[in-house]
Amino acid sequence: MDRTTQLTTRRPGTDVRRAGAVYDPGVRAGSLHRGAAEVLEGNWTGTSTVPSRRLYPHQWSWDSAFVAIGLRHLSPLRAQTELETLLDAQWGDGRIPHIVFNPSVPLEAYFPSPDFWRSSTAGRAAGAPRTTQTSGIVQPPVHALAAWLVHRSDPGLSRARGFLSRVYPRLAAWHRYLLHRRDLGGGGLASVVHPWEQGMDNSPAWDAPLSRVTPAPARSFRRADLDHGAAEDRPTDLDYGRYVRLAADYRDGGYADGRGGFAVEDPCFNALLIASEHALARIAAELGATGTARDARAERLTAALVERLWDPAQEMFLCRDVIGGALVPERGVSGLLPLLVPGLPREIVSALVRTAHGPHFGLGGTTRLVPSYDLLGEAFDPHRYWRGPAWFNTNWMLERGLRLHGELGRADALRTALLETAGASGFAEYVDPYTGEPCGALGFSWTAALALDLLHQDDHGRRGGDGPDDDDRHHDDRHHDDRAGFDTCDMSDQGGDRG
Ligand code: 2M8
Repeated sequence: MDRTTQLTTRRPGTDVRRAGAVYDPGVRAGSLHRGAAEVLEGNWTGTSTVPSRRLYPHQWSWDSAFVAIGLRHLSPLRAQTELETLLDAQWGDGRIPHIVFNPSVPLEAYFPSPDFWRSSTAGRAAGAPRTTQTSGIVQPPVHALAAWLVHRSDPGLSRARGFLSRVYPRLAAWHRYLLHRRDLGGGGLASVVHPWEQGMDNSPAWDAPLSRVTPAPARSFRRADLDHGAAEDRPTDLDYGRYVRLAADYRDGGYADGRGGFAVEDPCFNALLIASEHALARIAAELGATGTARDARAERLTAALVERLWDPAQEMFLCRDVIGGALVPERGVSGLLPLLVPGLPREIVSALVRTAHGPHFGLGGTTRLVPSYDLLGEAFDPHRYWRGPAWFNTNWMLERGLRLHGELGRADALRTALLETAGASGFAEYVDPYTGEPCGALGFSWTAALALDLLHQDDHGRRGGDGPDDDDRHHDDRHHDDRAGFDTCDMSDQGGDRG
C-alpha cells in the first residue's frame, strides 16, 4: 500500500502534537508544501483528481472544486482542467453530478457504481451525458468560487485559454438549476434531496428527516466502503439502506425534482451558493458584462438564509426539514459556515464567532480544529463519519469566513492549527477534533489542496493569486470585491508554475 492511499488503523490517544510534529511556519512550510504536492500528484488521473485512490476512486464534485483551489498554486492549468473535466459531465438541466465515474475503474471498487445510477438511461429526460457515466445527485456549489480563484491565480493563462468564457455559461446554468428546480421549500433557498448531496453524509442533523425513509433491504446491495474503512467509523448499515432507498427512488423517477422522501435546506450548501453567486458576479464583470443582478440575487439569498435558517437562541444556523416544516435542533458545523457570506448582519457574525469558540465547538480551547458536530450533542462521536471528527474543508471555510469578517487573530490561529494537523496527520481525510489523530484515508486530496492554499497566504492573510491586482482588475471590480469581501482575504501574487 503506498503512502498516498494507505488507510489508518485506530491508534487510541495518539496526539499529533505529542508525536513531535509541531508545525513551525518557518521550518516546516517547505516539507508541508512538498508533501501536499506529492499527494495531489499521486491522486491525479491526467484530467482530474480522485479524493483517495482506494476509498473514492472517481471524480467527486465538491472535492474537485476544493482541489482546484489548492492546485492553482502548483499549476493553474491543471486547476482549470480539473474544473473543466467536471463541467464536461454536466447534465442538460444544469445539474453538476456528484460523481463522474472513471470507466477504467472496476464496478466493484465503489458503491453505488454506474450500474446503480444508470445515468445515461434513467437520466435521459434530465439531459444526462450519453457516454460519460455519472451519479444523478449533486454536491455543494463551490465551483464558481473555485473558478474565480483559479482565474485569479494566472489571469493571463486564463484569458489566453478563454477559461472563464467557457465555464461561465455552465456555472450560470448550474446556479439556475439550484435556484429554480431545487427551491422545494418555496422560500428562495436550495434544498438537498439526499444526505450525500450536502456532503456531510452521516450528520446527526439528518437522523430525524431520514427516519421517515424505509431502508432498502441489506441484501439488495453490497457496500464497498467497508473494504477500506473501519466499520465503527462509517455510517451504519441501516443508514446506508436509507441512502440507497432515496437514491433508487430518485433514479426510478427519472431524476425529476419534486418533493421526494427527503428535502432539507442546509446552511453550508446555501452559504456556498451565495459565495459562488458573488463570484459569478465577478466573473461576469471580468467578461465585460455587469454582475450587479447577481450580487443583488446573492443579497436576497442572504436575507432568505437568515429568515429561514437562523436560530437566535442557539446562536447559529440550523437545517430546515422541508417535509416536516421545522428547524432540526442539532448543532452541526454546517450552521457556522454562513460566516463565508459577506453580507451577513454584524450581530450574526459575532454570535457565530462566539458559538464556534464556545463549549459546543471548542475552538481555541478544547479542540484543535472545529468538529463536524456539537461536542455536547448526544450523538457526538469523535471518530464516526461526520458525527464529530474534524474535516479540513469545513475548517478551511471557517478560516476564510473568520478572515472575511475581520477576525484575523482567530483566523490565524485556525490556519496554523489546520496546517499543523494536515501535515502531522499525513493529509488525513479527517481527524479526531481533540487530538488530531488521523482517521479515514491518508493522502486525501482536499486536505492537501486546502493546506497548500493556506500555505500560500501571506502574513497579512492574503492568498497568492486569488484577488484583484492593479494591472488585472477590471475597471468596476472594486464594487464586486467589496460586496464579495474578496479584498480582505485574497490578494494577488502571481503564484504557480503555469501548468
Ligand atoms: C464522502 O461521501 C461519499 C458519498 O458521496 C461516501 O461516503 O461514499 C463525503 O465525505 C463527501 O463529502 C465527499 O465528497 C466524498 C468524497 O471525498 O466522500
